[in-house]
Amino acid sequence: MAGVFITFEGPEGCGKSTQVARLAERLRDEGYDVVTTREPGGTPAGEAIRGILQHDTAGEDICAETETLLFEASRAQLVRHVIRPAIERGAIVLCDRFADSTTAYQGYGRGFDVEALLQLHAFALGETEPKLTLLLDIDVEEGFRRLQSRNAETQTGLDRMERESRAFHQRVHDGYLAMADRWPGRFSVVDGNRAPEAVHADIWNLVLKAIRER
Ligand code: T5A
Repeated sequence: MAGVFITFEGPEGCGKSTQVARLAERLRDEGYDVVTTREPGGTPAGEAIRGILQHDTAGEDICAETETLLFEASRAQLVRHVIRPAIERGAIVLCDRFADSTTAYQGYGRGFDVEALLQLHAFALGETEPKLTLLLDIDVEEGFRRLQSRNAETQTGLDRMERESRAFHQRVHDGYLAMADRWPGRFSVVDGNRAPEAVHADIWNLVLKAIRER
């Protein structure tokens, strides 16, 4: 049986990573073959790209065009080396961010033409599309409150994207909702403002439905 490809999306601090870990553990307990991965990253080349994108390692400003192409490059590698092989062997693939993040951040956030970005995605992805995209919707301010308390605990600062203005992050947020309206068959919007258990309960039901429909 073919696998199921599920992506997690949302604004900063929406709780994706927490939910991916929780869902993966529960699915594994139920006997499913589960692969978790993330963007940017998930392959050696992708993780190297992640370092450039998040921390300006060379101390050089990354221009928005380079940023966009680096996200797509990381994605092209991840699709061919991790996601497709896992789907072909029948695994449930959970990916923390995917192409919709580029549409949200570089399209709605930075202002690049969304239709042009969709063409870039087509080049990077080929036929590989998520069956289900879980959009964890959260108020921008609440997301940043969570990031600040996490960063205080781990003694880390905000990364390059997190330092963008609140107006930028509001555009990202609103862009995600516009995408959910545009592709209602693939997107499910989950209220991420609630406690982790309540968010997980909704995700669990949506994922089981997607698995049964494969
Ligand atoms: N990006 C990415 C682009 O611009 N274009 C692209 O194409 C792609 C792929 C990636 C950055 O790159 C951008 C988007 C991002 O800015 P990242 O470090 O991978 O950076 O960061 P994020 O994907 O944003 O993921 P994070 O791990 O930082 O945040 P999450 O996944 O939203 O949240 P999570 O689960 O780590 O939780 C954050 C904090 O909140 C708590 C957690 O314990 C944690 O402390 N929390 C909750 N608190 C209360 N209630 C809940 N329900 C909670 N859930 C989690």
